[in-house]
Amino acid sequence: MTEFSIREYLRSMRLPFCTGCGNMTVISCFLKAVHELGYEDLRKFVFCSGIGCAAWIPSPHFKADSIHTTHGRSIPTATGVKLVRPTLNVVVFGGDGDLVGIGLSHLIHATRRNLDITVIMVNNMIYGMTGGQMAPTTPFKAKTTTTPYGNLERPFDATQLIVAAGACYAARWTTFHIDQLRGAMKRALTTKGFAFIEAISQCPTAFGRRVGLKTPKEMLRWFKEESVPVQKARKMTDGDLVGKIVIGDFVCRERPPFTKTVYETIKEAANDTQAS
Ligand SMILES: Cc1ncc(C[n+]2csc(CCOP(=O)(O)OP(=O)(O)O)c2C)c(N)n1
Ligand code: SF4
Repeated sequence: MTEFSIREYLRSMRLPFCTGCGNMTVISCFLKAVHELGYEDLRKFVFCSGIGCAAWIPSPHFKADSIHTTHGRSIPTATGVKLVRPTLNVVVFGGDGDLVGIGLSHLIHATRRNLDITVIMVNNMIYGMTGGQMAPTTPFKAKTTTTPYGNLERPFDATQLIVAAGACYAARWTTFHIDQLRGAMKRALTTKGFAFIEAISQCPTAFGRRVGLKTPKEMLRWFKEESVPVQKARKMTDGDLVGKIVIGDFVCRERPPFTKTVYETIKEAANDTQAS
């Protein structure tokens, strides 16, 4: 096994992210996870992403086949890819707006079907690329460009939603917890079924500076200080959990993967046709 070098997995082009953006951390955690799983390159992977800053993580920067689709439609595209090439690792990267805003129903249904893909949602709690509009994940009372008096809505708990929809693996970590995030990515990539990771990440440009966290470092300190392990959180009240970031593996279970069911059914139908 060669020593890890991120350059082996990235095309030599400038990444489009602002200085201090958490997307850089997500990239390095993911590529290191891939390397630790024994992949010297990304030939066994296909990446799908929609629109938004996080959608630029794989495409066109990873040395791999990737599909950059329209806003919110990465999961339907990934569904098609996985069904025709079931032996490949299909990985979706997207922002919270892309995956639990415009693309929410696709995410829920892919989870319910147990489509055997990995979805990595970079939750920066805002629409970053379009200038900082409120997202379905924006904290209550947070000031954004579209909520100058503070957000009046409660945010989604995306990981809990995905657990309830039937995921085989679901975890939430932050870009402060790099070793844990990398470990979760390895578990997700080896899950035989739907795997979801919510990576809470800093967007200093469109979110941090508007909520009084002036630097990426302040945002990371916030992630560190407000995080609560999921096992501990289960014993806390809703009141105690206000403003907290619940982290850890939420679920890890086995269910028949969708492609297995589909291909077994195709075989069964073919046998029926031959017999008749
Ligand atoms: C159909 C459609 N609606 C709206 C947009 C504008 N738009 C582009 S990216 C985006 C949201 C990006 O937020 P998120 O997915 O959270 O990603 P981030 O940029 O924060 O990483 C929006 C609303 C679009 N491109 N297409
Ligand atoms: S706007 Fe935010 S999410 Fe987008 S690249 Fe800049 S820091 Fe990252």
